[in-house]
Amino acid sequence: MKNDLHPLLSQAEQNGISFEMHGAVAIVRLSRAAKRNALNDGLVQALRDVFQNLPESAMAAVIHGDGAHFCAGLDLSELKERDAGQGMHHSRSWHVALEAIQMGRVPVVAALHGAVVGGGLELASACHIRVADESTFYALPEGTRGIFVGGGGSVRIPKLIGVARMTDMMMTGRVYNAVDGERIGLAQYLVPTGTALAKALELAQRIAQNAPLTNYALMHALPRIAEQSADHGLLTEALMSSIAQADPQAKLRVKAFLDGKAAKVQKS
Ligand code: 1HE
Repeated sequence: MKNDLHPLLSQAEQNGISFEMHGAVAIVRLSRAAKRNALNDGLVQALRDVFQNLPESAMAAVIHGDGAHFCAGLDLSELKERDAGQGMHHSRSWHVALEAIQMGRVPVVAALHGAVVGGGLELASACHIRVADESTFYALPEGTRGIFVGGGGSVRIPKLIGVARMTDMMMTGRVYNAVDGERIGLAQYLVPTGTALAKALELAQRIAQNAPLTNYALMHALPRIAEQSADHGLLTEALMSSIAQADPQAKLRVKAFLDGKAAKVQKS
């Protein structure tokens, strides 16, 4: 598979990202464990390049971190070098990279463990599904470091947990453990320590089997509909659902159910 990779994907490997295909799932690993996967400029660009150039065969992706932590956020050693203008462009570079994840071609499942802090939580919140193991903890230490989120956190994190909880995390330095993180909506799945990647892969494999247009609607239409007025949202929904249902994939899948050849919904 490696030979078919876009040159930017191979280059990303030199900047602290490991990449491999597992069937139809792209597995992206932050590989800077010595620095707790802190995101320096090279790593942020590598994330952008990877998600903008996924192989055609990728239908879903998983992102996870090497070592004992998912991600320690912004590489603070680079922060001291920037003036205000450079700071703004730096923040915008994160926006581009995380937008490539959230509004890219395939759904992305984050497998979380250990520290998911600062920019690490911003990265996780750009993914579509978060699976956390019991070692996970979440924080936004920006507040105590005298800075503010800059990787899209102020847009995405309140959508998961609300403005009040994010304000508390930043103002007081509150750290949420894995159980409370799942309870408030930072993760949709909580699994035993050491099993987040396996669970994320299982979910991604299932997602990869969805009709591509359904995944597209969930990634690109749903979040926008949720921001529209009810009136506009209902029209967008009608347009999206008519496009999805007209797709041959939808017709095949509905027919399979009616012919008794597709799985029923089972009680969990
Ligand atoms: C780092 C970073 C980093 C570790 N930038 N180098 N994020 C933070 O404020 C979190 C800062 N990090 C920590 O609180 C801890 O490192 C952890 C809880 C994540 C992990 O603790 P631990 O005991 O496993 O590791 P460590 O001994 O603290 O760190 C190991 C090495 O990684 C050490 O370097 P070394 O050369 O002395 O071995 C650390 O300096 C280095 N390291 N985290 C740089 N973040 C788009 S705006 C986003 C804004 C933010 O993300 S602000 C929040 C930044």
